Amino acid sequence: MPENFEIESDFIAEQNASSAATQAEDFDHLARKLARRDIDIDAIVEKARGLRVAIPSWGVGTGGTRFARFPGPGEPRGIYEKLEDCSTINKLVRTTPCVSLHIPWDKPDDNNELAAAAARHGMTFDAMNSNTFQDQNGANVSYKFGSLSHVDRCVRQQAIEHNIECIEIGQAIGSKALTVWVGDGSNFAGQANFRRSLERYLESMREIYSAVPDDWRLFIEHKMYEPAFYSTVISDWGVSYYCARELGKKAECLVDLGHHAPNVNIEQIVSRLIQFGKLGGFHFNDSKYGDDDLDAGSVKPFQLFLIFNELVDADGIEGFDPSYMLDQSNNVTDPIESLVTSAVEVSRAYVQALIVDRPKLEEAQNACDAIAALAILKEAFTTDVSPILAAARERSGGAIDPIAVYRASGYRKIKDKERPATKGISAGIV
Ligand SMILES: [Mn+2]
Repeated sequence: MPENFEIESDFIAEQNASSAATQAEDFDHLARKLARRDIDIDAIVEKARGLRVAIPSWGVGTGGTRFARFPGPGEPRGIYEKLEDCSTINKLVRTTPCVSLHIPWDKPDDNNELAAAAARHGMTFDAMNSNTFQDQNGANVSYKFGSLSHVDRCVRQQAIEHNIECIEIGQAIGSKALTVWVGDGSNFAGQANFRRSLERYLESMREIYSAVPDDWRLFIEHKMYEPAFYSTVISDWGVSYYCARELGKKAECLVDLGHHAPNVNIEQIVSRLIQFGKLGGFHFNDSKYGDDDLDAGSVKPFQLFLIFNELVDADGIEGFDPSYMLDQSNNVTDPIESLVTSAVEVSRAYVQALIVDRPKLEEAQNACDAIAALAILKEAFTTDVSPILAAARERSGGAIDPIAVYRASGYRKIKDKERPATKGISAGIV
């Protein structure tokens, strides 16, 4: 069997050569501009190179809605092909060397073989994601009315065991975290007892927590609605924080940007969780109306910047080490292009936050000068940091213009030939 196509480093370097001159010109201009603000551009580039954002395995397949899914050509048909696509994204942007798996969608036949395949691609495994929001083939009991908070102990037990299995697979392949999101909730007033549901959830989570290795983290992901439309058990950051605190040190809160009520001040939630020592990590995406799972920074780039403003501000706080992951559903785009774009936008928000003049901002805050404070943030946000992002990618062996290089490589067309469609693939939304 011929080796599968990959975008070679030489090809990237060759393509970079054609945009090197304009990149150098733009970079020098920005370097002079930032120098006027006493910012060393190379130090920022190095920080940008150090950012790490995990790719969700389910993101490389075309997503869908409850109405329809429109598959694209050359979709990955299993975890090994998903790894290929994740590796391709990383080759182009160089900030995404980790993959977050979803069990059972990605359950390997052989853990060691999967770990070896990832290593061949230079990839590692980020958080494991359990799935108790849909029934699996051969399941004894159904999650239709919940999982970890279900009224029936047998259903809760099945969900607990599944989460423990995720930990075991994760241990075998080098993961260090488990993310638990449950679809548990209710569709009708009176359907569920709010308090007892949460008590049962916590009781189940305590069993899972006791199986979490000491060097692991347990992320609790909240979500206000969907699939349950009236109430969810882990509805918001307050419940998430309460549960994380009840469970113990290894439990932390995970913030998915699409899982809040409309217009909620997410950056303030982020700040609060940092202050309380419980910010575990993020699922980056963007939304207009709900859990839209659109590309990060595509609708509200200022919000993404403000979140990173809090994160950069918290840099150096003891124990502060949030885990970053993309979580989006690419319904109308080539998933690789969307994930590349989102990875770049996350880097952009980070770099913009790095160039905020913090001493000046504090001065404005202490002087109760609202206009000056906003102007300081806007100065950073409106700076076009693209040349820094391109330099960070290039210095790490990635592409100056990742989308152009990806398109020029013909990757998708080649994969379409390499991967004749078999059955429906397991793309999903969490
Ligand atoms: Mn999520």
